Amino acid sequence: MSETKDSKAIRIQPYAKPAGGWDSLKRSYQALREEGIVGPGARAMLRTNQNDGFDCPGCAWPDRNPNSTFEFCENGVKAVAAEATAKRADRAFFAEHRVQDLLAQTDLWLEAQGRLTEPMVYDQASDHYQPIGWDQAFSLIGARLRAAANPNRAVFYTSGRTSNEAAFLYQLFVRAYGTNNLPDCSNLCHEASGVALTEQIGSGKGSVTLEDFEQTQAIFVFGQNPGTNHPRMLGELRAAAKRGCRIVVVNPLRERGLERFAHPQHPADMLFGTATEIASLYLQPRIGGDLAFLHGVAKCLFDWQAIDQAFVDQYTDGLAPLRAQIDTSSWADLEVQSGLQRAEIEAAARIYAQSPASIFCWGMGITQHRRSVATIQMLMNVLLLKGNIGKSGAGPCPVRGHSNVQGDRTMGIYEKPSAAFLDRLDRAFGLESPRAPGFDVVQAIQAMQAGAVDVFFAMGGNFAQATPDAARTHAALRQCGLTVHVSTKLNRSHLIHGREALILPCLGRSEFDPQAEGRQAVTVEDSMSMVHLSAGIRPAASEHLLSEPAIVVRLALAALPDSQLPWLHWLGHYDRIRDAIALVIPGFEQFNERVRRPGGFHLPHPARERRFPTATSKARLVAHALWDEAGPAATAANKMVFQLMTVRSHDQYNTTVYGLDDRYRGIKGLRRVVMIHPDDLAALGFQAGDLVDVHSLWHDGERHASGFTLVAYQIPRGNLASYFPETNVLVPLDSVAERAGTPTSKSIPVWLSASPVGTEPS
Ligand SMILES: Nc1nc2c(c(=O)[nH]1)N[C@H]1C(S)=C(S)[C@@H](COP(=O)(O)OP(=O)(O)OC[C@H]3O[C@@H](n4cnc5c(=O)[nH]c(N)nc54)[C@H](O)[C@@H]3O)O[C@H]1N2
Ligand SMILES: Nc1nc2c(c(=O)[nH]1)N[C@H]1C(S)=C(S)[C@@H](COP(=O)(O)OP(=O)(O)OC[C@H]3O[C@@H](n4cnc5c(=O)[nH]c(N)nc54)[C@H](O)[C@@H]3O)O[C@H]1N2
Ligand SMILES: [Mo]
Repeated sequence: MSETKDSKAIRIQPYAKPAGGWDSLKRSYQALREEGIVGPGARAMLRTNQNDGFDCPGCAWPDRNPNSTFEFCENGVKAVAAEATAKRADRAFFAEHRVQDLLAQTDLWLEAQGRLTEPMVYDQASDHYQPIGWDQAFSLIGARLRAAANPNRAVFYTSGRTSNEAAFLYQLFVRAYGTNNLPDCSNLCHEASGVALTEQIGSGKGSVTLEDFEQTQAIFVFGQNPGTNHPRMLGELRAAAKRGCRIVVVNPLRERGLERFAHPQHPADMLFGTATEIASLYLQPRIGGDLAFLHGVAKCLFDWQAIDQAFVDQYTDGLAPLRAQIDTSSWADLEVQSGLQRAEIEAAARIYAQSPASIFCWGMGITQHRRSVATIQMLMNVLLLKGNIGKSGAGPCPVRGHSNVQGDRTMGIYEKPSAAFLDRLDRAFGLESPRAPGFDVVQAIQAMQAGAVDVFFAMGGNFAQATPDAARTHAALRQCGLTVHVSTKLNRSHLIHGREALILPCLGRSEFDPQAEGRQAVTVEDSMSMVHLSAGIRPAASEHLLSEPAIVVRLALAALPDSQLPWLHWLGHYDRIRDAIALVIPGFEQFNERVRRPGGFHLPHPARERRFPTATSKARLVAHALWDEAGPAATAANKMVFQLMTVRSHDQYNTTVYGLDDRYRGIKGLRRVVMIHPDDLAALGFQAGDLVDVHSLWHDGERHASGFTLVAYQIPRGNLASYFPETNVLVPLDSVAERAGTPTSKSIPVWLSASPVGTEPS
């Protein structure tokens, strides 16, 4: 597919202004206009993240003040506008376009066709999707699920927007059906955080709350771009910086939102053009250099005798091996492997050593590497060495992506559930849950490749575009018997389908959800473990849409006609689903009552009381060797090999592309770009603006993506940045984080060649 390119619209020019400000407001209104939203849509914005409104589908950053004024941000507006759009991809649309023709369109174009309006089934003879009734759709799925030779031949994916209620029923159905094949977007996202933290502190979640942001004296932001992906977090960083809290940024790229910010909701910032400097120290390690950087910080703490010995003695184990490991690393190695000078690491360590309470935040720049688990454990080691957990203003803060991705895991969307969880489920519902682990995302693709998947069912998301190794993954999806997508908008996953295929359109979070006993609300859990209600406030995009819980219930009735579970009773009023959740999941006692209190309730986190339910009942310091350069990736003779990171632009929500601009990075009008250091440009004999092909290196051969424009950028030498999903074709399927299985989307070894003149981007 080629990107519509209007050369006049393309402009590469550094962005001189702070993040936020008037440009942010302008872009918000533009997004509304583009989606044909005027009065009611604009009012919908005012109700997001409020007590009686719906939870913003944008990101998982918590709400500051659920009772007061609206909390909106530019990218939240884009996410809501995308859902509230006046456009429709209805039966006339599908009658007009063959699937083959839709495949030639860009992701931006596909999503821009608007909301799906009724269930559709693929017709091979005409290569069109055609309308199908809900009853027929569910009987088809039920028949195929019942016909599968073994329940493990079905795979049930979840994206992180699914509510707690839908997620709970969904995993219950999947286990009653007989499999743990519940891959989810966490497998592509924060999986490494869960693996690392569970082993170390006995919970895979972050321990801090927004109140801790008010108390902390130092915030470290690793591998995260909140100006684009969690804009409301900039409000916290701004307030912290204003009261003198030190903010240290560790990121190979200079991200504008972490440098300077003008708050679109603060009159002074808007009227007088004032902006707040966010970072007190901005370090640019090389990609994957964080592990060595953290080693360096730990080394300083030991050398300066700056550890909290009392805390370490009382609450942790593993100090001696950690210390031994740190002692073996030389500053020369640390400098090479981090890409930072010793003085830079020491400057960061000094801020950390002097701060009485510190928070470490991190995002995809940390989790999507081969050594992600080791890096996060080093990060946690550094926090533990100074007792930065279980006290005010301190702790780990993995910043989650999708607005309910954390809640979905809490509800049991997990391919490796604990025995304790399954025991509770079995006791409550008289099941015999399968005990063998299921497939994560990468394993599910491998099973598809092997022809071992009869039914692939996706609760939201865009599996074909979010996953690595696009060419192989697309071929694998075509090996499935039946593919089913529960979706709000058209996306490429609908077009890269199994032998049979269904699209099931569902209600969005902003819409009314009427059931037998009245209008229903759902609940979500944010990145800081606050659980709260979310109720739609707008009429449905089409009268034919079903809610996600309704789809799960119909699925269960179709696939398990003999099930004794009260599916329809649950569906009649979601309070009953919440009562069922309260039976099984610790922390949800009196769920219905507590979630109706203003702001909801906070799930207990044992580490907040300095309890660590680990194998040894202590917080665990874990030693990790430094980065081992000789990974399985090949080197290419006579070629400069770069590490490529694949990131989000300012105008996208994961695979949903809203536009071709990345405002803060100064890139306008195109997405097929590669950001590169000017000296590397010169070393390769290229100039900014040249068109290149990108080739990734892996043991099983090279992968190629063509037609990328080079952009000179402040990025370390040897490193490149580009956008996903265009570059997913370069991420090898079996290049994953150790022990977490997350694709290494932020460290792909690649080389560049001149793009043959005249070649259209593919
Ligand atoms: N508007 C908007 N909001 C979103 C999303 C969206 O697409 N659009 N996506 C949502 C989701 S699902 C998620 S998970 C989050 C993602 O939010 P982020 O974690 O901010 O995701 P990325 O855009 O992938 O940015 C990763 C950052 O890591 C840096 N980085 C890359 N490699 C390294 C490294 O080796 N070390 C360090 N220290 N830094 C590195 C990059 O320069 C970049 O700044 O946002 C959520 N919110
Ligand atoms: N190369 C590379 N790949 C990546 C990443 C990266 O940084 N680099 N990041 C990874 C990360 S962090 C994540 S989380 C994944 C995201 O992977 P996914 O969660 O699978 O993808 P999304 O793009 O968020 O899904 C978008 C689709 O969700 C549907 N949708 C929207 N709202 C709803 C709803 O309310 N209900 C339902 N049922 N459907 C809805 C729409 O049809 C839309 O097309 O991508 C991963 N892939
Ligand atoms: Mo994510």
